[in-house]
Amino acid sequence: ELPQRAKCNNTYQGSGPTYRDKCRPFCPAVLRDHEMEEFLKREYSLSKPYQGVGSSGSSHWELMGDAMVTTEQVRLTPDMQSRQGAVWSRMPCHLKDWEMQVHFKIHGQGKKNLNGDGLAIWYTKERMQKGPVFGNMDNFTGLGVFVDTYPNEEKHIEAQKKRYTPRTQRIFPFVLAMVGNGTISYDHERDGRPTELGGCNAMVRNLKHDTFLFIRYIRRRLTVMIDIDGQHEWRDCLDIPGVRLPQGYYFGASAITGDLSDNHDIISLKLYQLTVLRSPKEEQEESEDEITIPSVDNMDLLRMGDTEEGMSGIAIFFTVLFSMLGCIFLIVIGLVVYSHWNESRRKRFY
Ligand SMILES: *[C@@H]1O[C@H](CO)[C@@H](O)[C@H](O)[C@H]1NC(C)=O
Ligand SMILES: *[C@@H]1O[C@H](CO)[C@@H](O)[C@H](O)[C@H]1NC(C)=O
Ligand SMILES: [Ca+2]
Repeated sequence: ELPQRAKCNNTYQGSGPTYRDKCRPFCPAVLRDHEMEEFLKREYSLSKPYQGVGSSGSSHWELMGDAMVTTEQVRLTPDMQSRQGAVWSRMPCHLKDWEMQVHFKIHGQGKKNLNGDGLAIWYTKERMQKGPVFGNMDNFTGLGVFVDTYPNEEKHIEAQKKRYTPRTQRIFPFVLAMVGNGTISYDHERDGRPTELGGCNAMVRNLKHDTFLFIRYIRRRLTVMIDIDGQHEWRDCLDIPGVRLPQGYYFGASAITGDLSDNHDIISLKLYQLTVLRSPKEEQEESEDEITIPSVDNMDLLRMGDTEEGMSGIAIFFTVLFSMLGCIFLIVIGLVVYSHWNESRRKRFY
């Protein structure tokens, strides 16, 4: 059963502070008393019984690679080595503000960290391309949200230790978002860190309860939340303003396995159109400032956060170094003072 989309009105029946907090961001934008079904855009959604998917050209969705449809799910990859599969919407989406709820499941025989590689949700210019980025092409144009289940970088533990403090080391699976403009490549060996917008860890594997990912794009603000604890509550993952995504891109989902594998299943993709009230001034500004290439405002600032974390490692190093030098200095002073004292004492006695 899907968690309800948080609403911002008095008729909301949920309970608990988390749900109410999650309601707050909706307030300025999504108003009134709509049922969520009214927002659901069936042409951009994929759900049971997946009628015609993978067999009929009239379906809104197309399968690729090793992806397979069963009655229960769209299996992007089975739990076998070296597979990749995807499902792509046939129609470009021209909605300005939207929200996607992804009901997914990642499970397999492998023990912890002996599984891989993960799945991705896409909103991109390109579609139906094979490649190394979770089964999609590199240098894609648009948004990718990845559920990365294998820590590639930790293989090089030494490199990891050099680069990151314990605080910045990651626990996998890790959810990460990236915006590509056609020339930026995803660094698989570093789990996409150089190009990430942000992310969060998410223990999503081999769970008995349902797991969900939520991607909202509203007024050029990208928000990702997860619901993976079986509590029907959205947990914040990332929230970034100034994300510029053109309209008319395609939604998709893909996954890949390598030496390590997992079943990567999509149970549903539900796309909701959001009704956002804009002032005529805002409308005009946005139409004058039309987006043609995806980009993120202040990407440098986001990156700087990354180097600051690197700096704190250096800071810790120097702190330790100087404390040690300080200790040695004090010991030397102590020895000098002690020997002087000893000498003067000897002088007094003899
Ligand atoms: C894509 O982004 C990179 C890095 O931000 C930038 O150097 C490059 O000029 C951008 N390419 C286009 C086509 O905008
Ligand atoms: C992706 O872009 C990078 C840098 O622009 C380039 O070196 C690389 O060959 C491209 N990869 C593909 C698969 O197009
Ligand atoms: Ca990885």
